[in-house]
Amino acid sequence: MPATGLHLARVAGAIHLRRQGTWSLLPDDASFDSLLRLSLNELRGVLDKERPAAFVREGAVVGAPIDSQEVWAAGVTYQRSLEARADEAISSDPYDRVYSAARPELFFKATHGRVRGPGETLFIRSDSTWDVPEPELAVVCNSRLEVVGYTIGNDVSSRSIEGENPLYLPQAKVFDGCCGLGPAVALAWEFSPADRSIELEIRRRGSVIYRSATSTSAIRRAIPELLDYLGRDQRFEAGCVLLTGTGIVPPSDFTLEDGDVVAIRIDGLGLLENPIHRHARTNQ
Ligand code: DO4
Ligand code: MG
Repeated sequence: MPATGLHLARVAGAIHLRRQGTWSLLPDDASFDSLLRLSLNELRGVLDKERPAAFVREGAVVGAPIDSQEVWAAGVTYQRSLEARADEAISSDPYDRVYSAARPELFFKATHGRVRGPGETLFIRSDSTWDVPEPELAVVCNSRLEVVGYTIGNDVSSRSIEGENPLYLPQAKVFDGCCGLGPAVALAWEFSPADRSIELEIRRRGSVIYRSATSTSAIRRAIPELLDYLGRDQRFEAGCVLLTGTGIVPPSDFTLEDGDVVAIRIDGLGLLENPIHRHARTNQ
């Protein structure tokens, strides 16, 4: 959890606010659903109220900052993502086109039941041979698609399935435990997403086997532009979460394995760390 700033988090099952290191507890009926149904101004009004400090014990469980929100994702928003798709795909043409087109690539990523919080197990598919984490800045929006805040997202993906045919994208992207989110939402009026470092570290049997970093300054799309397309002809009654694309893709000879640990840090948003487990076939 970041030491400074203004963050909303689910701690020990209840929604807490952390202001410059001091925790307070929101009323019992507060949820991400109820808070994201408010306008940005209404939310600020609620969160600005004076509250007594709350004790949060060391090691308290921090859950994913999400209730009923859908998670959507943008793709090919960084040059590195474009290069990686060109490497894996049967044709790089759709990726080249979408990188420079006016309309961004946006896809449905997860229902809240497919999302995992800090420390929870994320999954790779049983029918995939080439899997990667995708460390991404996640934008949390309210029902009016106003940006309420930012958190860390992990768009776990199958490169073998997407690489075989881009029409398989939903299968490469959506499955149980396909998306990590958390630890906390940095509130938009106190946090700027510009020029934030994004760091990825992957550990296997206790050793670091891959480490890389990028910056949000390398993104090719503006967040309002992505939200403009996301909000066309659809409503999000309790808001939504949008992952903004990856700027880090490990080299082509790398694949995640069962037992790996993926750690993502974004400057000002903290650390999202999850163990990885390979699914056993569940439909047989
Ligand atoms: O086009 C496929 C997915 C791209 C993606 O998830 C990303 O760039 O982060
Ligand atoms: Mg992605």
